[in-house]
Amino acid sequence: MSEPPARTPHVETHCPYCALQCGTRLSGDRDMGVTVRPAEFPTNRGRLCQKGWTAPDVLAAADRLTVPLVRAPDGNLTETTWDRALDTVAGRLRELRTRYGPDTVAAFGGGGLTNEKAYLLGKFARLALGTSQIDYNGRFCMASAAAAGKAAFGVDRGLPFPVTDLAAADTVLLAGANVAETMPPLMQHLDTAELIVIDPRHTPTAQRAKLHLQPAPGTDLALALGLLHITVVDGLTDAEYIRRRTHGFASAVRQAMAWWPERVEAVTGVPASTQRAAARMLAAARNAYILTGRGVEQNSQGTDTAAAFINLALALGLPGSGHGGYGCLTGQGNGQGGREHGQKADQLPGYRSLTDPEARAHVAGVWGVPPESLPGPGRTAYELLDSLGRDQGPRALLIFGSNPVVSAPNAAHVAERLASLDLLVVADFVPSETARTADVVLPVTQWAEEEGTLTSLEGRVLRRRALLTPPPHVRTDLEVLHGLAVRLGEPPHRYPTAPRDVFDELRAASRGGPADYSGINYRRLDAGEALHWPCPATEPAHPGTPRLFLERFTHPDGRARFAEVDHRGPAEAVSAAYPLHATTGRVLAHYQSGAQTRRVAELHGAAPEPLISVHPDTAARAGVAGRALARVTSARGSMTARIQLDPTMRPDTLFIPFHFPGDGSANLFTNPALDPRSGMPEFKLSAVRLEPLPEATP
Ligand SMILES: Nc1nc2c(c(=O)[nH]1)N[C@H]1C(S)=C(S)[C@@H](COP(=O)(O)OP(=O)(O)OC[C@H]3O[C@@H](n4cnc5c(=O)[nH]c(N)nc54)[C@H](O)[C@@H]3O)O[C@H]1N2
Ligand SMILES: Nc1nc2c(c(=O)[nH]1)N[C@H]1C(S)=C(S)[C@@H](COP(=O)(O)OP(=O)(O)OC[C@H]3O[C@@H](n4cnc5c(=O)[nH]c(N)nc54)[C@H](O)[C@@H]3O)O[C@H]1N2
Ligand code: SF4
Ligand SMILES: [Mo]
Repeated sequence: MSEPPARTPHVETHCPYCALQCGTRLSGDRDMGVTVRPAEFPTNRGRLCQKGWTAPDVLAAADRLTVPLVRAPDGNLTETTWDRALDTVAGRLRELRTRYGPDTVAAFGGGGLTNEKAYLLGKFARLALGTSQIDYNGRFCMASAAAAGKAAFGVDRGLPFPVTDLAAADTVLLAGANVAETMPPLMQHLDTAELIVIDPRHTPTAQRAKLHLQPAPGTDLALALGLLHITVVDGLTDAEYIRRRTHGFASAVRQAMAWWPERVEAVTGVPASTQRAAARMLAAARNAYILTGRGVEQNSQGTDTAAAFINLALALGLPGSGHGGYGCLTGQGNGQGGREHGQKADQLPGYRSLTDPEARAHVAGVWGVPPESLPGPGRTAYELLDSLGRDQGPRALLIFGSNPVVSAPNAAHVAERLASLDLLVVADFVPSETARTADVVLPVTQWAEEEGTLTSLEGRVLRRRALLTPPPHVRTDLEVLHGLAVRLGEPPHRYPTAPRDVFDELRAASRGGPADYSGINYRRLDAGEALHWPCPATEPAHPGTPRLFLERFTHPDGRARFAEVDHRGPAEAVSAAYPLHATTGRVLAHYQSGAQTRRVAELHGAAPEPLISVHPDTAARAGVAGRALARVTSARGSMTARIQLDPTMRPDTLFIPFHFPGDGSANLFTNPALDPRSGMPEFKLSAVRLEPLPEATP
């Protein structure tokens, strides 16, 4: 259907995994094998992490999906043709919609989808399905920082400056980010900076730090308020910047005044002297950055926590100053673009709001439909998953680019909700844990077999290029959406299958919005231009915006807003039954739910199973030995894994990676308590108990 990608012996493209989007050069073919080399690209400058080096292995995964599957009456997934698979899906979607209304069908997207896929999925949901029920896994990722950034600056672009600007920093505060394992090539940009790391664990990143603040999980908001307190009391603020470029300083300070260092120490465990040292290091720097990661954001007060770190950055006069700033380290490959083009529950392309009449009129105009035909906002990711199969909830779900059976909080409950659906459709290239439970599985292309664009953590739009032609019966996500839309009665031209055509439509839809892509096109990208949004269509051609906020913030009056926030504490406190904190996160060798990296022999060898990191004293008290199997139990459920003794852990805290399925899944215990402002679950804190497990029973 779409033009087949030209077969070339090598292409310049980008790693399929994280938002650093390391530049790579791919060569080879399916028979000889595909080889990857790092490119001299600004974010990675000739380096890759272990996942990037081994990414081509997934192209040849032994259990790669190559034929559509439908669940047969005997309960097994059996091979079928594309026509039968798509006819089945469209037929059942039509039936459900007619009987129960359009909101009974839902879609779930991902931050790994290209801009073109994210855009077309949002359009497909609103027009072909006519549903309000669409959201995506980015809700589990940086949604808190996005909400805080938008409120403070008027627009949310994770890093409002290029990654390479970090090389000029004297001091960088990394709050809840373990960059040495999650974006290793980024560390080279921090080589000359002194690092302050806030993390309950002594991570490889913390090992590089001049100052490591090791708070109890879920207490970062108190810590950030305390750092602002010290900054104000010690006269370290930039009064001129605050007066000229911001609003609301006085109310922010009023909240912070209640958080004197000794009170913060009592709540967080970070000594008052260390807090003072951190504030002084930041204030003394000529060029300082404050960067937040999932450690502070994946929390039921995640938006307020990100806002408190932004308050600190504003008080120090950093954002938009040209000598420092604030940024959120976006995680997924297209985590930035994935939140701009309309797969979010409340959003239209160009980072527009679904409730803004002007935005609705503009996008409806591009789509050729009346504005009133566009549905309103739907449920956020966890609320959507939780509502499946219930009264008023969707009865059918289409998933593109997520594996929620492993990655959603309270995952056993989510699996139950998925099982209660009348129809679950999963498009994937490997049989993920979620795909295995589906009624219909649609085999799609992988990164090295398709064209498209992604937007990296610094807001730069990049080209993904195909080295290989797809396997014979594999289709692109765009072709799948086209095939379904047509069967649902939509005009074929409304769902182009050539990525370039979708991008041209996306440009028009984004025109005039906060994330304006209208001046970007494949020709400019292929000519090697470095284009950061906003990049409006202008004459002469707009150069893009690598640095935002230098003149003004995006609010109508040009000023940034301090936020009024206070520490409420986590959703769940420890108790006699659940005396320990458990937090979750990543290890170097695996990516996300592990659907891709657990299929790579080298990565499996490096990290074959989940491990429970625990202080030796805590392990001894619980009666568990090093390398022994143990059980971690919260009010939601239990997981089991081997113990890894780590004397640098806080004695009150366990750490468990979430990359593994089955009994070893961290999300069996995680708390779906949601941040009221962003819908972010409390992945980073559960009250749990640790118990020994006899070797025979796992
Ligand atoms: N190897 C690898 N790299 C990845 C990914 C991956 O799955 N694997 N995923 C990509 C994606 S989508 C993302 S979002 C990024 C995430 O990148 P990061 O944010 O760096 O990753 P995490 O490991 O989730 O969390 C970072 C740190 O937060 C700490 N932490 C836990 N609880 C708290 C807390 O309460 N307060 C504070 N201050 N810290 C806490 C953890 O100990 C952990 O070291 O990584 C991207 N890169
Ligand atoms: N406990 C705990 N849970 C967490 C987190 C945590 O820190 N702790 N972090 C959260 C975060 S930050 C994130 S981002 C989520 C991520 O978690 P998931 O949403 O599960 O992300 P992935 O594992 O990347 O799943 C992507 C799936 O889609 C497939 N896929 C990849 N690219 C494409 C594509 O282009 N098209 C299609 N159709 N399929 C594709 C992959 O094979 C894989 O099966 O996990 C969240 N869950
Ligand atoms: S840091 Fe991210 S983009 Fe770079 S090679 Fe590793 S996973 Fe790929
Ligand atoms: Mo993420």
